[in-house]
Amino acid sequence: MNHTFRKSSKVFILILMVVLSSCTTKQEASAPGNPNIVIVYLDDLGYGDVGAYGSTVLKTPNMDRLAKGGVRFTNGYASSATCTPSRYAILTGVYPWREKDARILPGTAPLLMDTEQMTLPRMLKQEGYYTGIVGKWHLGLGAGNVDWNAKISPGPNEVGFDYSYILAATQDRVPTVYIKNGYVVGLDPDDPIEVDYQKNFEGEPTGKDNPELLTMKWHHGHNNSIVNGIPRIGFMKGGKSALWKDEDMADTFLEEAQAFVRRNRDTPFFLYYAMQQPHVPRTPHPRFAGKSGLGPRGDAIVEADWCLGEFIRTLEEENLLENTLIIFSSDNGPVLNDGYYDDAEEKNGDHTPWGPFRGGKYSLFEAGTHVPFITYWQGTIQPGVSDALVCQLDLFSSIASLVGSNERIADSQEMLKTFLGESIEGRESLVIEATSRTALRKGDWVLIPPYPGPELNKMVNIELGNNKEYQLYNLKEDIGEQNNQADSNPEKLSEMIETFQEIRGVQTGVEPLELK
Ligand code: NG6
Ligand code: CA
Repeated sequence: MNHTFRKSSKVFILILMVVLSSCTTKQEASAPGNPNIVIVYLDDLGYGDVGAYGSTVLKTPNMDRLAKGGVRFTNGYASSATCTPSRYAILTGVYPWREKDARILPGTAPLLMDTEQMTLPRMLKQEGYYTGIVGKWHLGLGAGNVDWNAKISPGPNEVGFDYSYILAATQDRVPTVYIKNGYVVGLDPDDPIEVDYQKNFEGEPTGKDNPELLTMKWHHGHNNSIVNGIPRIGFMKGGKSALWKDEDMADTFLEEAQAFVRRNRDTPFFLYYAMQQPHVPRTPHPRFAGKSGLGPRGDAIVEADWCLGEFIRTLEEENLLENTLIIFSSDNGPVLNDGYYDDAEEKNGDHTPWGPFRGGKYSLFEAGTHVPFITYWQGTIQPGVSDALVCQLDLFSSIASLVGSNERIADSQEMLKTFLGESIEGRESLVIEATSRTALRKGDWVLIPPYPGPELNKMVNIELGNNKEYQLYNLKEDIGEQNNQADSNPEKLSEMIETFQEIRGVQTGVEPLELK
């Protein structure tokens, strides 16, 4: 990686943020004090995976409880169709396509954010909050060549989190250990951890060469080091006593999240509870096995829903539910086969994880980024359904407004009233990203610029949104994006292209992502 370029692009983002933050529009906020703030963020949960969003096959009573008692957004977006960029955006309020390294990161990637950069936890910390992350990080750690046996820094604790208990990248990537405040949990210094994404360590088995050792088979990718019988992405050696047990991960993160709440019940706190479900490898605890009838993917969602219920119960027990704003969403849309044979496709039956939308994870079509999005604050938010166009990107400025902070990020629109259900005003437009490509949502319309590349990713069986021609869809009458109106509605097409170019700063989507 070209370090100089990375640095200069970061400096550029910082300058851009300062310059642009003076010209943001403001929605007058009603600011009812300093509640606790919890973001419950799922990994690859689709719009149609949630009962309140139309799932009949999969039962999600606790997600539904939030939806029924809060604002259920029908036009809520992750900023990206993959994990790292969405997480970058939710924590910084910056469009991920401004940062060229905001793409799916290996477990050895350096920290993506600048340690000076304004972030959601840093802003809340300035306002007196105690801030924590429990769960999936996937935003890089260290400054290159991390020594996993010493303090791992910079990481979440250097960008505004007082407390962190994380998995570094993804459940399918090494290192397969928990990291607490920069230190690998349970590490035996006599059995140091080594990680490499290029080459294996001598004598270590791999998914590719040792299929006899596998309890879960790989379908594509995922054929490097084997941990707990599961082949992973990347090579790893050592750290035996620190290796996580995949089936216990949900319980581990839940207990951490609950303990965080109990420890901090007397201070305003911010908790980013980033569950790993239903990302691959899907390893629900055995007590959830078979509960969904959909195989491990469905069972993992049932497990996540149970975790959410237990977590809410803890807030209730601590008498905090009326003083806590809960935001529930997902980092990107759903995928069935994401690299392992785990019956997700075979047992899916009539279930529609993508809801009424086309595409899925990795896609510029709606299902890539159009996700469940709920705000819940018992006693303060009046229950309802909102069709306002909102994005996770907007949480930064909106939460800043809630807690009385003057910090604003230009890309992050202040829409506190909308998030509290007091206004139906949404964004005018939003640029979404999927594997380094971008598209525009504006009003009821979607513009997908021409992109080369396959229309279908055959491995994951998802339509990516690539096409040689412009695509223009009207979601109001065509929610499944079947009727391309680019030819029949040239006026709308040019209006959309103009807006896209204005925001994106490039002529078409195929031009280089780096802003000059
Ligand atoms: C892909 C992985 C996929 C998943 C994804 C990240 C392969 C073939 N596929 O590269 O399994 O790990 O990265 O998902 O390796 S995300 O939700 O964290 O963005
Ligand atoms: Ca994800």
